[in-house]
Amino acid sequence: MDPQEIIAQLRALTDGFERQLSGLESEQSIREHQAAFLSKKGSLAQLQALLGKLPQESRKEVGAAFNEAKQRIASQAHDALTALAKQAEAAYLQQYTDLSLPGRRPTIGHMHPLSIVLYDIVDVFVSMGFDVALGPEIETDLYNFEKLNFPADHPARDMQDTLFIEEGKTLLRTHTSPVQVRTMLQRPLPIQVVAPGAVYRRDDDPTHSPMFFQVEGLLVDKGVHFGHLKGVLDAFLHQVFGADVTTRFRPSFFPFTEPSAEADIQCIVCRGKGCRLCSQTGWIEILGCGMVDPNVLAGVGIDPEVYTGFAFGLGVDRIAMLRYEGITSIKLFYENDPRFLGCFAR
Ligand code: FA5
Repeated sequence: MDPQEIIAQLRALTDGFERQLSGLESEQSIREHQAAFLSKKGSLAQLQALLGKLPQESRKEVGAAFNEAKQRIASQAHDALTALAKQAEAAYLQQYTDLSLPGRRPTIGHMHPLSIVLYDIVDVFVSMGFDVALGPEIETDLYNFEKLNFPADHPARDMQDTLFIEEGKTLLRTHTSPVQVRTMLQRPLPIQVVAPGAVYRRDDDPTHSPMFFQVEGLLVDKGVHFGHLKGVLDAFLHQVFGADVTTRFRPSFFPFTEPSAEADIQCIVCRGKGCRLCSQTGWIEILGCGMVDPNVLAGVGIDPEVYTGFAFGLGVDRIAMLRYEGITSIKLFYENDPRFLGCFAR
């Protein structure tokens, strides 16, 4: 047989395959059509049987023509099957997709309510000229207690109240006041800082958490007196709780301030009449404060005859519970339930 005749027949076969393929509409019929041409007993194989009868010199050319024909048929069948699958998918989407439905919004993260309140508090003090200072959460007994004038037998030094890492040496800071000491040792005078951060105590009930947040304040300069302390804290309390809130300062005691006080606001729920929130007292304690004790100043090398200062410390969680009324347990802030935290997105 003439090799050119075989090549012409091959071409006629592949053209025929292509023509018939365009009329097929199911996966099965396409696969059967492909098999009719390419399987062991298919049209191509029958023609290929003639290859052995050809003279040696023309086998290469005809063999290459067979390979090309097989590839063409396989790729056309593949393209037809792909097109069919796409058609089926489009029909499915058209049937089951309702483009008029509202889209699903992606969940976007937001600040934790305690962070919101903490940033707001710090912002008020920054607007009054305070700088931000930070200190470590793992503290030494020296800065947490000793340099703050705590007597050796003070109850806060007890294992019952403090989470020690190495008793008498390192601990999880129980308040942000050690940042006062660190700042006075590190920064030049005058000093005017607020120190926000986490603190730790052996405390656990609906209004007390083992870890909570405080913001410390410290101002040291020549001529600082209690009137400055009252003015700054009064302005702060009015900024946070509203211009019409009534404030009061009550004598108190802290080892590192003298005189010491606690600042209260009149109860925001009962307006002083007495209710459950204020334990029937009409007042809510917000922070501790006082004039830096001369012993503390002298302990960090500041002459208390020349410089005086005031300090204060407030609980962020307490303020957050007051600001977002209806939070009955401090634990809600730490459980990280997205349904609770989602209420504070802004
Ligand atoms: C102190 O920690 C002093 N360092 C504050 C201070 C600083 C006084 C500078 C004078 C000068 P106190 O132990 O009262 O003070 O704690 C301050 C605030 O922390 C409290 O008013 C309360 O709001 C909050 N607080 C105390 N314990 C807890 C707790 N376990 N969970 C949540 N908040 C707490």
